[in-house]
Amino acid sequence: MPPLKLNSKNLSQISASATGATQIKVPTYARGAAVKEGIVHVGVGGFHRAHLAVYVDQLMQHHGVTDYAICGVGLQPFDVGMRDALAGQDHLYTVIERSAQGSCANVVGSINSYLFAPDDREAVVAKMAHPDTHIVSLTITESGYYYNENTHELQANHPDIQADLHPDNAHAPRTTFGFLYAALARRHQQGLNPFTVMSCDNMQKNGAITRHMLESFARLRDPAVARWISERGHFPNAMVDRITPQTSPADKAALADDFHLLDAWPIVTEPFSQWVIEDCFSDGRPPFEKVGVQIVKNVHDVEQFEMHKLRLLNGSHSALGYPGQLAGFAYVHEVMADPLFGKFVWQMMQDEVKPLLPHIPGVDLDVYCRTLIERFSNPTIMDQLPRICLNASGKIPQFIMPSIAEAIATTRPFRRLCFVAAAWFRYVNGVDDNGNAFVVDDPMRDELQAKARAGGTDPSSLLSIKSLFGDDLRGDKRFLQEITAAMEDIARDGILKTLPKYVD
Ligand code: CS2
Repeated sequence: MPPLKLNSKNLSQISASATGATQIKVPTYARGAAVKEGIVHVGVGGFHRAHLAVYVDQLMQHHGVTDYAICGVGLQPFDVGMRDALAGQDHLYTVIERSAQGSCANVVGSINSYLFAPDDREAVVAKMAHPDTHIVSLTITESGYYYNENTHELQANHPDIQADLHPDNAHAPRTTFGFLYAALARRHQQGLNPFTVMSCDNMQKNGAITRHMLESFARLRDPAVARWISERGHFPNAMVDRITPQTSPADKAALADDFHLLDAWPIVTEPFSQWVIEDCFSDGRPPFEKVGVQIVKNVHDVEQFEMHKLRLLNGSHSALGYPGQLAGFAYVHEVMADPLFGKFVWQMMQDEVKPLLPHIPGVDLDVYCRTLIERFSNPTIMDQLPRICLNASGKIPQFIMPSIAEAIATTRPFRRLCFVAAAWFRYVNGVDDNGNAFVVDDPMRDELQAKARAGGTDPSSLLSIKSLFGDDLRGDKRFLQEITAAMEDIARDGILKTLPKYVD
């Protein structure tokens, strides 16, 4: 049977033609003009389509929710690919869940429309300002927040922010904050509630940072609007989790072969999904708790979940990513299959990261760590190391350095964490242990590479980047000794010969 093209017209045929193991669930709820778009989402990438959009899909499919469909927004020129892929299939797409137990495919219909900002910036402002919009959600990556890790302030002098602060550009913003401000200023003028700004990015205190950055931006535009946002706006903190690799051509081909479905941009992900969010919304919210979202009253509780996840899951990903790529591996599960690496990650979690984490009632950290090992070992999702290594300057300072700083302060071990930081410092040179060059994809790449070259195996040059490392660690003798030793060993012997020194 030839594969069917994914679109609204073919939905019933798609579900009817699937059989047995190749069953496909499709949305049977109303879409298009029959629903209201209560959520505007900026940054429709793989993660959004495997996470928030799936929770909303479940709400629409099983709980009759009709006023929180999603309008996707792309701000970047590269988002044109998503615009076209979705437009060609009525904004439907397939989520393929894969594990050792098999795979299943679900068509998701919660993204109801899509606006590509470079086509029409005013249309995006108008959409966010529309009374039907209750939530503007974000997956814009760490760099989209213009947040200085060292001062904890907005990078107000960044050329993008400066451009959006210029009065001539008031109606044609470029950054997320430019759009949020323009839309909120309009809602303020029209006497509407501010929408909730819901960050779904993988950052500690993502809601608080979003609030602080937006208020700082707004103060530079109009103090009255800034005050209104500060008094009336809500920015829930959240922990988000679902491992979502980049879609490969092989994934599309497998969908066509196994499920007889042609989708321009399906998503492959794992069965696991988690979302813990603080219950603070300024203009209403859908009943997320009905589809398994953990709604938490106390911001402190969310912060603890965030800390567990960022330091155990993402920290371990970094521990597999930078050393793994230097050693010549391509995928996370391949690194995990190396017995030494598997042990290294487990011991880093157990001995160096876990003891620093707060206890959350009902959460067994050993079970959490074992589940992580299983998730990282999933051979079917083909999670790419370059994805893990992407934008390290926004990740290592959150995933690894805080554990090192706390271990030092409490005189606990931190050698393995130092090995990971040292591997990153080596990684920024862009050449692996076999002499093969790879692309270092990081907004700070040029600065990092210049410092790495100037420093050689001396970490001080890289550690002098205050926006990433601050002052505390740079002056700590034990830290400097550990990281220098790891850098020297890696430079001389390579990762695979150095690693045994870090495994008991
Ligand atoms: C990864 C994350 O990019 C990374 O560093 O660790 O994308 C990870 O897959 C997600 O946070 C899982 O929720």
